[in-house]
Amino acid sequence: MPSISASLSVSRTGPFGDGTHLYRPAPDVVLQQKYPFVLPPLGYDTKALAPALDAATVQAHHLTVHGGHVQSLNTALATFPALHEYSLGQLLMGLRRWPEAARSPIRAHGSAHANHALYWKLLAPGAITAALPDGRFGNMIVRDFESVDACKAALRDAALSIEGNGWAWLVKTATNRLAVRTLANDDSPLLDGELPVLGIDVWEHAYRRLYQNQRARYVDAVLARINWDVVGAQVE
Ligand code: MN3
Repeated sequence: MPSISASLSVSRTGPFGDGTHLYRPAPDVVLQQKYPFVLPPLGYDTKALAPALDAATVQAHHLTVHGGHVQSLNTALATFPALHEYSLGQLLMGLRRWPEAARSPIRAHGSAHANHALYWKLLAPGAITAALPDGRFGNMIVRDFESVDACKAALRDAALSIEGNGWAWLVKTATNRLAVRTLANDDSPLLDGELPVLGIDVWEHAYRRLYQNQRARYVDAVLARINWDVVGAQVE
């Protein structure tokens, strides 16, 4: 098993850095958190995503599900002080370098913490502005999907194809392309060395209260609610 100090090489092999950084530091500050991890506030009222998502769903998903993962991650890593100097992004990107007993909780709860933090940030509270990607991100969308609508359709198809619990993802690959992925459970794209750009949680806790088994209605509502400025900022 590689020593913890060997993990320093992670920062030189990550696909997103300039040789000294694992990933671009802004804007996803949660990826920079170190132990003990904290649940970020939503930044908006639990009612602010209605009617796409109801307040009870948002509150339970944020405080109970997301908060539970933060707590479980802290509990699991309490006995690994050597890992406390690493950020969440580093812990996920370097999973195979950590002590075996730490990998499973990092993979499950660390991924879930990163995923949900991005999910809450991507959703636009209040009135929906029709802002669509422009600038560099818009150019990447056109290059890799031809249009925003095609990108959204690919994400929709991916979200509906998932059997059981998982997420549909727009990622930036190690070769700097945008691509759609489906990942089971709460696995972060960072585990595969890809940067999370947009994630749609299709666990039933994300939508069942409001949509029952109609996942497509939930996915459409979420896609209509996406703040594309925040999405684009992930790749800048
Ligand atoms: Mn969830």
